Order: sequence, then structure tokens, then C-alpha cells
Amino acid sequence: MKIASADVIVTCPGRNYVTLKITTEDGVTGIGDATLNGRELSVVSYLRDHVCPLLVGRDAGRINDIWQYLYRGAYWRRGPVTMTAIAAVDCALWDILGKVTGQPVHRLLGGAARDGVMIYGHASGGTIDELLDDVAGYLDQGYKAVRVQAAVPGLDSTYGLHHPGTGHTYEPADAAMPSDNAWHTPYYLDFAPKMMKAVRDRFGYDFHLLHDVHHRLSPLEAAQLGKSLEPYRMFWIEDATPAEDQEAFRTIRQHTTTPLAVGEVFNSIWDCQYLIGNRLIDYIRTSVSHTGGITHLRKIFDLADLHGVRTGSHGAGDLSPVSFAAALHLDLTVPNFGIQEYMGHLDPAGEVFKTSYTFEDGYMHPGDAPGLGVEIDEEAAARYPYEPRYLPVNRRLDGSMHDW
Ligand code: EZ4
Ligand code: CO
Repeated sequence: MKIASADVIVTCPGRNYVTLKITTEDGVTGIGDATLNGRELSVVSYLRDHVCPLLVGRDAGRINDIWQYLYRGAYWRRGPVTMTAIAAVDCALWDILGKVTGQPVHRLLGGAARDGVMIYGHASGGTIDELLDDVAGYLDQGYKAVRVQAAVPGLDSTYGLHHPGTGHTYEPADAAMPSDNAWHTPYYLDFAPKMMKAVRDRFGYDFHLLHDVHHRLSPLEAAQLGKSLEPYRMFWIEDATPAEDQEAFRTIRQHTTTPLAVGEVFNSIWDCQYLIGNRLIDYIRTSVSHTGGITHLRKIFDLADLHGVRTGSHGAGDLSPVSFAAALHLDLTVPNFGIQEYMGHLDPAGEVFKTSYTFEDGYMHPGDAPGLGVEIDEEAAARYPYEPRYLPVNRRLDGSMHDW
């Protein structure tokens, strides 16, 4: 099981994806997602220039040792670039182990603890009426949980809306330069409860309702939002405040029973330790691909389990089908699974990534193919060359920078 080669594939079937492919001397291949939205080539270089040469000749079955070698061995630890690169290696090695042993990764992780993985879909609208139509579509498809976002009146752009013509929620990315979005907190705090009321009035309470604040509020504003949404029994509000200031979550919690989720921009267990250890959040949103792979995310989930925190991994469309599959394998096995985000992928991505996960009645299953169950078609990938793109930035009405 010696590693013969490690190659990086960059492709843009609708959006950029970076994939690491590891090949053993016996010709077994494994793939891992190395996509860091809007900063893709930094991970490409990290892998090509600094990691791939270290992998050749190593035993692909020593997943833990290779993880530690790359983490401790770099000296410069953590950070999104490093941890996304390590994640790609880790997932590719789990994929190889699965193929060599003939087992789906979820079996190697101890086996399924549930029959399927509950996912949430992304409903949005330029108006509340459009949003309600979109929610109806998800409920008709059998979704048990829906995230809702709608254009905030008075602002000319809002996070989380479908890209025109794609039926798909963003992001990013805009070619050439990041676009400027506008933000004004009072408009949002006024609008958000009206949006949730409209959704519950029309569809009732027999499904889970989620919402992403996307790091935009102060602790007290987030507390106000949480209180104003209590009548609508949210499954969670996500990223209510920018999480560098973790004490903020204590303030929010002192004021509201609306559940809190955070973590999509975290990249190690150390980013989560305080929030989980102090029970300041309800759901941890760290992902396979930005948090060191299955090996490291598993530790975060175990830590969360000790403290009554459940999982709710990031699953936006900028995470490739490879990491989405890896997430489903892990989700299927952990006792404290909560929910999995699913944004889906644009059509051309289906030409490049051949997946075996399935959807039925609101639940997904990673399938029982050996490994992760995803293959990359490199000829198709080559038809969609890399395109520079950026996430938007956010400015307040006075022109000053705000969190996007
Ligand atoms: O904005 O993944 O919950 N999902 C999100 C995402 C993030 C993107 C950034 O690349 O917040 O839509
Ligand atoms: Co989010």
C-alpha cells in the first residue's frame, strides 16, 4: 500500500474545485477535497509544493501517522490552508483504505448508527412570497428541514439568495473583483421575525426551520434576534456573531433559548474547545474538508458528544461532492449527529464527480461502494479550467467594512 504519486486536479464546473488524488503502487486511487472558496490556489500550492513530495513512498494505510506527520511536521500549525490540505490527504487515504478492504468508509468508522442522514435544504427568495414558494418546493420533495433566507428590504443585496437562472444558492463568486454588498443591521433585525412568522403561518411547525446570520451581529443584537425568533421554534440560528470573540456566545445564551450553531470557518478542535467545553453552542458546524479530514473531525464530534453538543456540518456547494460524501459517511456513524447541510452542486459538477450517495424522503445515504463512493473524471475536469473568483465583501451604509 505504498503511495506512488499524489496529484492535484483543479477544475471549474460552475465553480472551482480542488481535488487531491493519491495513487498507490498497486494502482488504487483515493481522492480528497482541497477546495478553499476564493483562495483555491493557496491550497494547490501547499499541496503540490509542500505535501505531495512528502507522501510518496509512505504506507497509505498509516492514516493517523501521516496526519500527525503533516500537522506536527509543518511546525506552522492550523489555519484554513494547512487544515484543508491535510483534510484532502486524510480523506484520500480513507478512500484508499475502503477500496483496498472492499468496505464503505462508514463501516471502517464503526458502522451506521442510523439509517440515513437528515439534511436541510436552502430556500430563498427576493420577497417573502418567493421564499414561501421555494420552501413549498423543498417540503414537497420530502425535506424535513429547510434553511430560509430572503432579501432584506432596503438593502440591494442579501446573503444566501439563489443565483439568478441557476436555482442554486451562490457562492461565490464573482469574476475579477469581489462585489460590494451593503449591510444595515436595523433593517435585518426588523425583517427576520416577519420572515419566520410568514413561514410558520403558512407551513406550520412540522418541519425544522434554520437560518444563517452569517457573522453579522453584535452579541446583544444576536440576543435580540434570538428572542424575537423564539415563537417560531428555530432548529438553530447559525453564525450569529463573528466567532473570534467566543465569550459573545455566553451573552447570547443568557438572553435566549433559540439554539446556536457555529463553526464553518473553524479549522481545528482548538477553535471549538472553548465553545463546546463551556456548552455555549448547540451545534458544531465544522466540516470534513476545512477541519483536517475525517480523522480530525471525528475528534471534534467526540468532544462535542461529551458536552451535549450535536453536529451540523457545513455542506455548501463550494465543498465538492468528495467532501460531501465524506461528511455523509461520518454523519451516519456518530452518536451525536444533528443535521447535515446540503446545498447541492451545479449540473456541470455531475460530469466531473460521479457520486453514489442517494436522497430519499429528507434523508441521504452515502451508499455502500468501497471507499467514499465518489470518482473524478479527469477528462471532464480538464474541460472546465480554473477561473479566478472571489466571495463578496460587505460594507455598512456609511461605506465601512462589515463581516460578510
Ligand atoms: O457562505 O461556504 O452555511 N453556509 C454558508 C456558506 C458560506 C460559503 C462560503 O464559501 O455560510 O454559504
Ligand atoms: Co453558514
